[in-house]
Amino acid sequence: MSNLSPASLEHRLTEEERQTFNETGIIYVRNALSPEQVEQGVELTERIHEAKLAEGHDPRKALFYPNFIPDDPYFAKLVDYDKVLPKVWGILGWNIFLYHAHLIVTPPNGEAPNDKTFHWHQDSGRVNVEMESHPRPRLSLKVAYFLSDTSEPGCGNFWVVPTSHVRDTIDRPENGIGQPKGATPVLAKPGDAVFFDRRLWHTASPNWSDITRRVLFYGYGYRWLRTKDDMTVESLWESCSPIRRQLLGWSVNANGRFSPTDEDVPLRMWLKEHSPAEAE
Ligand SMILES: O=C(O)CCC(=O)C(=O)O
Repeated sequence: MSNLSPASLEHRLTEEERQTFNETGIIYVRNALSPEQVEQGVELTERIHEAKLAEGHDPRKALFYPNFIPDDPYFAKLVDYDKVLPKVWGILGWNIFLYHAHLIVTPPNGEAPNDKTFHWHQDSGRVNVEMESHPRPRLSLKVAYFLSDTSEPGCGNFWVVPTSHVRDTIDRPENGIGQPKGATPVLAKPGDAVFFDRRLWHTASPNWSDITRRVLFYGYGYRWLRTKDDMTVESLWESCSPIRRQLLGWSVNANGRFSPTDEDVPLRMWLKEHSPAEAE
């Protein structure tokens, strides 16, 4: 039930990270997870993947599995992970919650590498069509925890176009071959956490290696956003700390998402005590 430790403040966003994130839309936090955490994450994602295969999921296809937080306390612990959360609030502020979480297991697809254009997108679907502003508003970010080695291209890497978060469109090759200008694979080792702005043009890619790729995605956004998957996490509220409960969507009432009282946002109360400049 305990809240964050003040020691977590050593992981606050640095000015260099802030600048990099603002300019490029992405930052890397190397070794955010210990080898033991990675091992446990691999075991859990393996178990989920196997259960889905038993239900008939195609072994060559990537498994997109949302709403995984209630599946194991390991996943809930990462919601307010002390090496990561301070950087999330450093970017978005304190009126935040986990609006979406999904894990992806990408097995080797057994095909020869090719140069087909990947499925480039910004996050949030209709938000990108229906909000009339340019550049589009940030609103949310995702933290991707890599559990497998994608430090070489071709391993089902996450791909991005750095600096594209302030662009409303990107030019995809017209013949469906090749990637947009500036596209690059994210090279991450097991345990690395990669933060990306929801507006950053990004995509999954095929896994031509012989290693199954595993990544956990945690999406944080403002409390007035709706969840983007079922997020059936209410049963966790009673047993978790006030800050984790905030991040898992608890609120005194609906208005508390727009005009929060102190009770709505224990994260802000904690910051008032431990890092007042960030509680504004
Ligand atoms: O699996 C990937 O690398 C891409 C994930 C993705 O596109 C997303 O989280 O929006």
